Amino acid sequence: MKKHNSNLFCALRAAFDQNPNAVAIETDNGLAYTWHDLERATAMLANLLGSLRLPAGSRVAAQTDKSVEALLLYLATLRAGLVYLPLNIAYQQAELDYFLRDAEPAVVVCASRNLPWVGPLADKAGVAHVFTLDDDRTGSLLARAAQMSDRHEPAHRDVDDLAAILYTSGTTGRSKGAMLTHGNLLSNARTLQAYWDWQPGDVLIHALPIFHVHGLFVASHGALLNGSTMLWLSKFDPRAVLERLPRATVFMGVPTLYVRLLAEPGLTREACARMRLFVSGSAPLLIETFREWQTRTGHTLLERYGMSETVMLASNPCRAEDGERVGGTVGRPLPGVQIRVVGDDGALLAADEVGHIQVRGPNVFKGYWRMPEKTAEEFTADGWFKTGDVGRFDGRGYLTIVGRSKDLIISGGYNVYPAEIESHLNDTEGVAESAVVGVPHADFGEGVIAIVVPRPGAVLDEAALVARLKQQIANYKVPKRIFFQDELPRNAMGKVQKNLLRSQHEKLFA
Ligand code: MCA
Ligand code: AMP
Repeated sequence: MKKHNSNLFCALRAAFDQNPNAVAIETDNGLAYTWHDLERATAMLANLLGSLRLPAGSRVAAQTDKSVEALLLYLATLRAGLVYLPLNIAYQQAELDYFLRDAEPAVVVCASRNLPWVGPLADKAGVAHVFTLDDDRTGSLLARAAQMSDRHEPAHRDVDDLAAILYTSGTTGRSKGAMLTHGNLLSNARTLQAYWDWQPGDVLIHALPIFHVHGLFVASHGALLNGSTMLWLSKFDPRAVLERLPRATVFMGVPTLYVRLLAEPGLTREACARMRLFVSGSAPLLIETFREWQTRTGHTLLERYGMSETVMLASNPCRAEDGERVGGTVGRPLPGVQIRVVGDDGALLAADEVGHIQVRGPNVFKGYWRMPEKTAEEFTADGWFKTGDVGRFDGRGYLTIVGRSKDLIISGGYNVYPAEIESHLNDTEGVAESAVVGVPHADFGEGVIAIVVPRPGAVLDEAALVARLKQQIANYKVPKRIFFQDELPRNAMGKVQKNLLRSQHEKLFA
């Protein structure tokens, strides 16, 4: 008997044959891709990857602008049985250097404007194949793929085989690559398809970046698995979203997207009349945004909670019979996912008690790439993953996230780890020490700021420090403001009291 192929691509592809000549993806520059186009293009790209004769488990790293072809590269990587490693286009040289040396990809695909610096980094990291891909369908990747056959048998993969590695920054030290398997991604995609009640004829507005879980997995997998057309935006633009609402039924965004849409007078009940579902996640949604959305559009936002290590964990209900959507909560554990809230001693807490959120399920990742000790630290002896989030269940089983035990800032849906920014600041001449915190920000939810203590006699300039950081780290991580102080507030243990710094600056971007 033929063994079942658990390659995630096979499940996503099931819809390709149903209606091959219908539009699968329509872009904001007027292109339409049919399901048959997706089938052919992923076959050609997979054949190109296959022609490189790479060992099983080889990584394909991609740092490109958002484009349909970048999504096709992801799908082709799965199809070829290789491991996809998406990288934010905002990452600068030092960041990329680390990822390439740590992940040792066999293939790197970059924007051609970045080739002059990505090429040498890839060489140094021993990468055998470097291709370019631009958002106007040019670059060596597509040129080479065009010479390949458009037929390809998907590689055989088991549920436990790696599909992707997603880097999440570490609270201290090095960034960690979360290893996600075909089984992790497919089980979660199927769960969401059922729980969010995907319907025949659903149309998704895809407005998120595709180098993180929300845009790459939750949004794209949802539409592909359901055979739903995607109205594809290369970049989030509230007006472009509004224009497409009358033709769409599903939208997914981080809270900043909802805040920006609410600033548009054109966002009305009429504009949203055809919509079925608005999903929010990746960062806390303010109750004000939740309520204003209800008043303005007549729709109740569905807030859900997830992580790179676990994909989606909890969600407010979609169907009325599953319950109501409660603002300020992330809903209940998804079917098949277990969530518990425990105290510092690991004991299970009762409803309404605040503690550490731990999770278990088929969606939970395999571990951190080449970091067995770190992986072991993040799991309990009985196999639960410690999320680093702090929360409580209410009597109805709805989870509220009240904070994080990890020192993490979420700005516009992007994670910023203070330790990383502090280490760059501390390495700057004239800086004695620094503290990076997040303060409330009307647009980004949290805004990154830094408090810097200059060395005696040193004269530091905010603009110069910002300019230096912009060369070292992704733009969204760079503090929006830097303040200078003679010393940092510390407690009796000598630990910097970040809560005091946060309250000192809490009105800055309110
Ligand atoms: C851009 N900038 C930012 C951010 N984005 N600064 C802080 N935080 C940000 N998120 C900077 C730009 O570099 C620029 O800096 C300045 O802000 C103005 O840019 P603007 O045009 O406003 O930005 P934008 O290009 O419109 O981007 C804003 C955005 C974008 C659309 C909200 O950040 C975005 O797409 N966020 C979504 C992130 C996401 O998909 N997260 C999901 C992760 P300068 O002026 O200095 O040049 S997945 C996840 O978290 C888990 C698993 C989950 O649960 O989903
Ligand atoms: P990432 O490392 O990018 O996977 O980000 C995961 C983190 O985002 C989680 O551990 C949470 O802290 C946060 N997060 C995701 N969704 C939500 C949400 N709906 N509300 C609050 N925090 C969230």
